Amino acid sequence: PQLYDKIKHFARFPQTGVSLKQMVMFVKQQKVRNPRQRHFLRRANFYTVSKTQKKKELPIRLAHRVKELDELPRSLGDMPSIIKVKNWYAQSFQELIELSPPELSTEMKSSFRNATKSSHAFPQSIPNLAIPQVKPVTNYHPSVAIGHRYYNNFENIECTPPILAYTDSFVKTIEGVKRRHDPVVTTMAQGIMEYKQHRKSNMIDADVQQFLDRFYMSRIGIRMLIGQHSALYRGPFMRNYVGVICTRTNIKEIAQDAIANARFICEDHYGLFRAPEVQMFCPGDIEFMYVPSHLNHMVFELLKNSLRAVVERFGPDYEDEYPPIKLVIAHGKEDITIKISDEGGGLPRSGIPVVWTYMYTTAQAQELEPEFNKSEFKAPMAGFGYGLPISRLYARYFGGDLKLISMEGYGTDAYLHLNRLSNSDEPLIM
Ligand code: W6P
Repeated sequence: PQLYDKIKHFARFPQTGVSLKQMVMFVKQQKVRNPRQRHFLRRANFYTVSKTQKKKELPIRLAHRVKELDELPRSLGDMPSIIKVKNWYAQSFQELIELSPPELSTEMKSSFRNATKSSHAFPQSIPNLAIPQVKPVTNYHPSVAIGHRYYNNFENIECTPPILAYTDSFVKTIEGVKRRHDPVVTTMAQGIMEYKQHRKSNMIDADVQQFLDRFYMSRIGIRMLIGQHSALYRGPFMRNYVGVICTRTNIKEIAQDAIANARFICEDHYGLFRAPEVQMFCPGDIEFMYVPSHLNHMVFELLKNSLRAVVERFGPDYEDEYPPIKLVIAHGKEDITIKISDEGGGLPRSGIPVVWTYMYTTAQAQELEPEFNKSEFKAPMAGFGYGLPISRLYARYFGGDLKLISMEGYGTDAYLHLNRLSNSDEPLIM
């Protein structure tokens, strides 16, 4: 009751998107050579709060999700699994708003302010500390900025027990939230199955589709923010990494990795000696800013689908005759595109939209099985589960897209477009 009032209150604030570029900008701006200094600055930036955006982003986003789950038509919203998911969001929301920032004395506050302005406030133990003017981050994600706008990770400030306790418990809390929400996709899928079983439907599938696209997109964003905060807080601080973002993601290496994994899974699943070959065509080493885990996830998913199509078209007894899958990487000014072409017989044109839906999937039950019955884990080879629609959301999250073009009777081309500039805003409303 009281909690739901708070949720309603937070849900009235608009969600604020942040681009990949924004997420790394403030680290890149400063050319700091001393690694120790860089380390401090990175963290300092991270704790900076925009002056204009004082509301906290994570609770706002969670509140929006609770509200939306609550406003679903009863036929869907009353399903036990959907209610379970809604309760997770409500609980996470509560945990976040119950974290109160430490009391700061006036001296503490002013000492923090001075610390950002002059080098005098910094301990001599940090060598050659020429403090650049660290500007408050505008447009940066406010949830990341934990309620006060002081640079609190410099040595003299970091050691203040109440601050440390607070930043620590904040990180622990959001990490707990992330873990709690791990099973959201499978639980929502279960909810959809429950809905399909006893639907007295007043909801059309297109609405369910739209709702889930928005819901999962929001989930990607929330998890990105949490992952980013956690990685920046805990380290390790790796070369070319800002949190989970790699500023020099090597697409060729990631593709090679995904190829090896997908082929292994395919061999395991079909009991093959050799999965179909995957030939890669990549002009040199392309490096760009991206989240390697997202990229890996998408390429792996597409490859699994292609491998499956090829093996199922030719059968497991024709291992030596499988036509190879071709993976072409192209880079232009705007986009980096990965095309994955298989000769797996393709799909009828009418079947393409179905690939993107959460409602029609046939493989769903099998795919969910491993989650429920971990002892009998079978590699998740079977498509079309949620793999493709969710991969498309990952692509769109940073301004890219995923498209399929199929020649029925021959094969399928998947185009994964990735935005090179990455300055598109986080899509929160689709
Ligand atoms: C197919 C179906 C499909 C979906 C996604 C990617 C590749 C392929 N190949 O036959």
